[in-house]
Amino acid sequence: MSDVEKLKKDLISAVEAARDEAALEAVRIAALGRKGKITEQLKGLGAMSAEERKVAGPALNGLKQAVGAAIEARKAALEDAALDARLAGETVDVTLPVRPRHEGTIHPVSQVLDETIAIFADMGFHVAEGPHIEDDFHNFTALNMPPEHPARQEHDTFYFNEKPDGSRMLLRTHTSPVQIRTMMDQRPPIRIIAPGRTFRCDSDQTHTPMFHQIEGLVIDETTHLGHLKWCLEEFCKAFFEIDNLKMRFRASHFPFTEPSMEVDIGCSFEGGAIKIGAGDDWLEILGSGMVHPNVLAHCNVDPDRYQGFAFGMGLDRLAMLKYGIPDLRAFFEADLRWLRHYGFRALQVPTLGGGLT
Ligand code: 2U9
Repeated sequence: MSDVEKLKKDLISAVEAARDEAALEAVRIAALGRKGKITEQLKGLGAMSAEERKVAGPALNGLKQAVGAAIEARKAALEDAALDARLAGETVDVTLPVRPRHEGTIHPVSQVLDETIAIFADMGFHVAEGPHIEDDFHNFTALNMPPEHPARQEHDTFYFNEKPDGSRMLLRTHTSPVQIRTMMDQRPPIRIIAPGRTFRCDSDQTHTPMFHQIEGLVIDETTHLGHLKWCLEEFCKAFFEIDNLKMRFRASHFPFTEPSMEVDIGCSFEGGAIKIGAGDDWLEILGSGMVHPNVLAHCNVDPDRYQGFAFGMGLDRLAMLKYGIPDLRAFFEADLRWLRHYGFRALQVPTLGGGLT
């Protein structure tokens, strides 16, 4: 066997033995690189006589082509094998059963919101929404709280920087501006609930700077206190799933309603735990009243023709009471262990017919 044939045999064996693309590249450099064996031989052609070159030239070029072709073929084979291996690792067996462990859960506030909407929707209420960033008029003045009204101080408002005209935008302290906007945009009859985020500069075991409220508003020509009482009794019985729930309407005062009432439900506080619907104690659950004529007038609703009621309650507190969750702050810490414990299964949407929980 000539030297050229022996080199060809060795190099092609080395090409075939390369297990991956890096090993193949090493063989290519050793054969065809600047200092490779074939390159060195080709460089030697210059020193040969014309006769010798006539024989050695074609033989070396044939060697170069044969080894080059072997490297290309091996490269393609290795790439195909790598792709096959990757695809095999990515296959999904769609016939496998669904894993029973559920990763995501519905937050208790979302659950209670869905339950509350289901109850009020059944009574004919629509859901209304509005901006979190409000102006002074919609958050305070229209609600019968003019500048300097003492009730403004209780709201611990987050204000934005002053605008050139001296006014300041704010984070809404209640969802009431939604009802103001609805009354200014629509004509009665109005029957809405306004759920959403609200903000007050307050933080301790029972207060967070962001919390959730749901408020309701009914305006027409004949709605009276009796309707308010029936509506809130029906809501509490349905929400707590207790038909003979004891309730008490206690006189109170809010700037935006007259008369105003706070609503308590019967409960017991035994052994540090609250039990709703049993015992002789009372638990405050919401505030309500007949919409103040000044509020109607601010929204261009004629108070001599129209009247109605409004109510408000804290969704987070409702969730704590119904589902026995002790600490409000944990609601907004996004702790997955807490969410797995207190969260609800997705796709179990509460309805009055199908059950709330
Ligand atoms: C308009 C007119 C009247 C909404 C009302 C309450 C009473 C009330 C509190 C309950 C717990 C807020 O989250 S809480 O701290 N709310 O007591 N809210 S009446 O009255 C309105 C709202 C809008 C136009």
